[in-house]
Amino acid sequence: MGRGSAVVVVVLASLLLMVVHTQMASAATYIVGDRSGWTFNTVAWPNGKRFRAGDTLVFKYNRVAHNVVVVNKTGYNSCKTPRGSKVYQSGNDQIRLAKGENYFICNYVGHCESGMKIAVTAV
Ligand SMILES: *[C@@H]1O[C@H](CO)[C@@H](O)[C@H](O)[C@H]1NC(C)=O
Ligand SMILES: [Cu+2]
Repeated sequence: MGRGSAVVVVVLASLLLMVVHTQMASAATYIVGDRSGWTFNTVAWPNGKRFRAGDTLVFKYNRVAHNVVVVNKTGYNSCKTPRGSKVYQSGNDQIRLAKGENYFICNYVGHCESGMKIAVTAV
């Protein structure tokens, strides 16, 4: 292999590393509700943000007072929890976004109705 080919190989390998690195950097972590955390009136928090599949949402809350339930669109709109829904209740839950719509509510009585719900679209 001549010196020219070796240079080409090194350049290609570097480009590949850059691409891999850029894709890794695109997986972001978000604290839901920012400084307020996961609480009432969080419903508008996703507005204007651009989420990607594989990004992580961190729900921080008092686990005595709230929880996080993964629901579908019907559950989100009606504030009802479909049977068998996944419930998180650690107070510091990390949930990776799936591609498409992701819906989360708190199912303590009245909380979802008070805006403790988010709909997040991941591309
Ligand atoms: C949501 O889940 C419930 C319970 O599993 C189901 O009956 C309903 O059809 C689902 N709705 C949607 C829009 O997927
Ligand atoms: Cu709650």
